[in-house]
Amino acid sequence: MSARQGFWLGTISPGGLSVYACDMTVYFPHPRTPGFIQIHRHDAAAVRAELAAGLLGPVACTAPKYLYDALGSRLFAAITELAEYYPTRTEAAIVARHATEITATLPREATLVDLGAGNCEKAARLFAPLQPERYVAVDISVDFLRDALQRLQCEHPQLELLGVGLDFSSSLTLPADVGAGPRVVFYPGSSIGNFTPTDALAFLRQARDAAQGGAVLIGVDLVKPVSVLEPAYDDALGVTAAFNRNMLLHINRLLGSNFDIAHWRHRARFDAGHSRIEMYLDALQEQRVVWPGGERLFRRGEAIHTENSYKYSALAFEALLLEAGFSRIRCWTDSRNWFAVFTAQASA
Ligand code: AVJ
Repeated sequence: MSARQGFWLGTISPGGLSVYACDMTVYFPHPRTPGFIQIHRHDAAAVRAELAAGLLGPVACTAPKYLYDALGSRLFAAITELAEYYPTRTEAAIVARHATEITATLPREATLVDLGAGNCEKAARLFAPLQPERYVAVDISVDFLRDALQRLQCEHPQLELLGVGLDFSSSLTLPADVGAGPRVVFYPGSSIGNFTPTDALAFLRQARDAAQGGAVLIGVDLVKPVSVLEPAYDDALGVTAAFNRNMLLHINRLLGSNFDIAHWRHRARFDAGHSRIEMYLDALQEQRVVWPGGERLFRRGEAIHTENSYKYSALAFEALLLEAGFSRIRCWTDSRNWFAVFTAQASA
């Protein structure tokens, strides 16, 4: 039945939500609404200093977080739909297939902390099997979380929802608002692949502390033939190329630089020595890029290193979890062994 048919009418007022069914009024006095907090947004000057330092290095480089402005986030969502980009759907299939077993290793009625939540789609699929008491979505900007959490609250009126704007790429310290009790720290999508193994270890140690005696649920992309890896990062439609090149438009806005995207080409290669996909932007011609307080001459063919995406063996990642102090480590993979989903306990 819908309001159009005249059977149900609803009003939302500051006092609460009223639903009128026929001539009967049902009143919910305390509807839950998501909470939102933004932690120490880096000031613009610090962002400019970091960008300039990277661009002036012997090999110019930029942190992969700058791939995600509003358009970049949408382009990444498009990447996950590409035939070549297997990680997202492979991970989802593993979680769907083993949901009962996976969630059985995780604490009940815990706080589900979603690192890099974005549209919150992956975590929402865990609500039914995991039954969390509270869901905390963390992303670099709280503004990315508002729509998704508002929508989730309608579908899950009893669940406590909190959006936290936090750049956890250099340090994972969650605000006290996240609350007491064991947590399930959810870090899907092989986002951990953006860290070097050394930084990944440091991050996992912080994730173990953040779990407050609970557990982690982490998705990790595995080593596989280059013939599969490279197309995943250089697709035929050019969506990944657009995602990578769009970073220059984002940087132009942040830094006030004058990158001309027509002069830059996307490149992705697997470096077997480092076991990582490397993404670059190659200068198609010599050019001078200027910004307030700095400049760099790029020669033709000179590159900007924009992202690393490390690929692990299941054994190597298990060793990393052990070294970070986790116990009772479990791993699930797909039939091709392309992706792994790990759970591990923060307590002994
Ligand atoms: C979001 C970091 C997991 O490394 O596969 C996708 C980002 N870059 N295509 C990845 C990405 C190019 C992605 N992560």
